[in-house]
Amino acid sequence: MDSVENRINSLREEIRKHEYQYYVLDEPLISDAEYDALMQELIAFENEHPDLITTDSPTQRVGGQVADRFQKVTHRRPLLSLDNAFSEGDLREFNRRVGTAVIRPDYVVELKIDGVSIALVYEDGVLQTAATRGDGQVGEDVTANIKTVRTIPLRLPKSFPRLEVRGEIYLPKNEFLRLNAEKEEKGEKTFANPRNAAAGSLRQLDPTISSSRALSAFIYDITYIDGREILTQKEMLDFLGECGFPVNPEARYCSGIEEVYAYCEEYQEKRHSLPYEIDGVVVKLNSLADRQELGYTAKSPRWAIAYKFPPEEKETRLLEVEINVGRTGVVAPTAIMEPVFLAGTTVSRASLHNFDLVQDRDIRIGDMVLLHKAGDIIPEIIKPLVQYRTGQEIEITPPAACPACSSLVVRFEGEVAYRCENINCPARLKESLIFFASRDAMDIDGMGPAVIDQLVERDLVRKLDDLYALTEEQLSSLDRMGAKSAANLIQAIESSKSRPLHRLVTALGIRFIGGKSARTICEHIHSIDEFFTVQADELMQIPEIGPRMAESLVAFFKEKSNVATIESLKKAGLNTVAESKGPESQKLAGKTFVLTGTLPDLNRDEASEMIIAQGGRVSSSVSKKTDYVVAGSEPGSKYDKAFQLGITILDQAALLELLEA
Ligand code: 1X8
Repeated sequence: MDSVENRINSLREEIRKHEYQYYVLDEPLISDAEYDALMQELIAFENEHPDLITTDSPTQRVGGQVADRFQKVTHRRPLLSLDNAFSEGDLREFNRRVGTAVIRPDYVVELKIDGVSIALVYEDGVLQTAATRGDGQVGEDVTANIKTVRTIPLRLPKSFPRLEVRGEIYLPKNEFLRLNAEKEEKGEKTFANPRNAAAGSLRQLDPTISSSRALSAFIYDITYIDGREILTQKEMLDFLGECGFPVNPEARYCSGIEEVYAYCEEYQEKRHSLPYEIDGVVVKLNSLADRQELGYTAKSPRWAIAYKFPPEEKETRLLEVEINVGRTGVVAPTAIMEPVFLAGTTVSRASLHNFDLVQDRDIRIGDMVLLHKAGDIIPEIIKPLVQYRTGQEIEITPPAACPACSSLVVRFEGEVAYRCENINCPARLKESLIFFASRDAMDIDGMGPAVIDQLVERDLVRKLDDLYALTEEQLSSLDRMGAKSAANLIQAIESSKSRPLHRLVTALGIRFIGGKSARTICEHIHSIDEFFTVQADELMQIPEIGPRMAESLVAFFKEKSNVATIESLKKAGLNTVAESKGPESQKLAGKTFVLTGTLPDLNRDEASEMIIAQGGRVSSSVSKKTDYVVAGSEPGSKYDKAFQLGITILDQAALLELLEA
């Protein structure tokens, strides 16, 4: 008996910990299926030993805790959770219980969206408040963020004195994948699933962040309405649709439990082709009057149940780890596994993202691993199954040299990625060339991705400096390249040799060194040769140059292949020294300019150069101290700010006039 009590207590503690991780931190440590299993185990124990149920058991309340950052909203009616069904038998048992109060029950079945529950209040047809579920009684006021969800109507076509509805906010699979790819690129932590991403986005205090996340919603319940009688769930969904709410199109009327189960089986297959994640089916008694008959338990309605799909997780063996170099030089591990069928496809490869993650999860070659699909699409290893370990497993370590070119592999402070530092690395060459030739770098007109692709594929260019050895004949042999274009391109390559030093430094694509910082650095370091010997602490003396930039510059110029390339570029006749002349005039001395949008003929660098040459200053943000904002087409928020502050706004013509005056 004592051991049952111990087991119950440790289960409760475990569940509370996971609830905190999930609800409060948005960082679950275990899968939903694992969480459900713990909860089911606790429920089973408590059913066998009802004398051991306490009021603070996780089974006795609706949800988790409320975080502090938002205003709290007390729900007029609590947001309940649903009982779960895991099998056809559970569904039949539910139907049997319903049948004790209702003759020949009929149902409406809806997809269970894996998102964040939300309660919306409309007064006289206008959205007043939007609150998260919180602990079911008290939620958080996320009205500002909800207003950014495009599918939620701010005003209804039909007006009622008061209307309260509930639904689910979710992030579509493709948006989830895009958001995670973006985070990975920036070296930030990714979201484990679309639900966490939706929750994280809704809990942003800055609504512009949730706005950029393309959240969406389905509304499925009316909890309060004046002046309209609704008798069934079917009628409710139709009415919600008429009110302009997003209603899930897959909902279906079922005349009995057989049809309900058929629907569950059907969508277990179809779930992978839906654009959003679902984790089951919600089965609701259709008649609202019949619901009254059944009523509620302490935590859930007796007239509804959630049929949960079995978890889409599989065990397989990690056979080996392939190290790949991406377009931008990121060196990343990929797991090669024994093929398994998972969520609709056969899977044998999964990105391990980065070596930190491998270390954190302690994944080893030879391990049996638990596999799932992030966003229902991208295969991912959840964890190694350490119980199967034999001791023969091999640890995975980052390589010291690039697998594609054997050059230095570097990891910068604050980043998880290891990068190949060789600009000529075959894995990154195309990307290096595209950036090198681009408008804000060496500005080689006509040297775009299509041309570069052919030059590399035909082996005409193997290193950056090979660009300067190209002949007109070679260029005119390319697809879609006439004699005239080839001649123009040769001319453009020739002109690029005389670009200022800071343009060359930008063009090398050194991590963290953009156009602006390259310019700043070249005001202090006046030739490329000085870069070979400069130390990080010297670089950090330069205003606005921090340790990350300094470290990156030093690492770049330490790589032998980069040194050789730069020597070749010098031999080819490129300008590698800074013109140390000061401004041509002081006409714009003391005047601060901000550039926004695209000017018709000048790029950002050219415009800045012209302003600086006349003694002016170029800043990146608008403030009261800004004298002029130069606005091109599609200007950003800087334009609006300038307008608000009454700052003089110039177009290109007005700028040129000012410069020439
Ligand atoms: C939760 C959900 C419900 C529905 C869809 N998705 C959910 N996550 C639905 O009824 N269509 S109902 C619900 C709940 O009552 N906790």
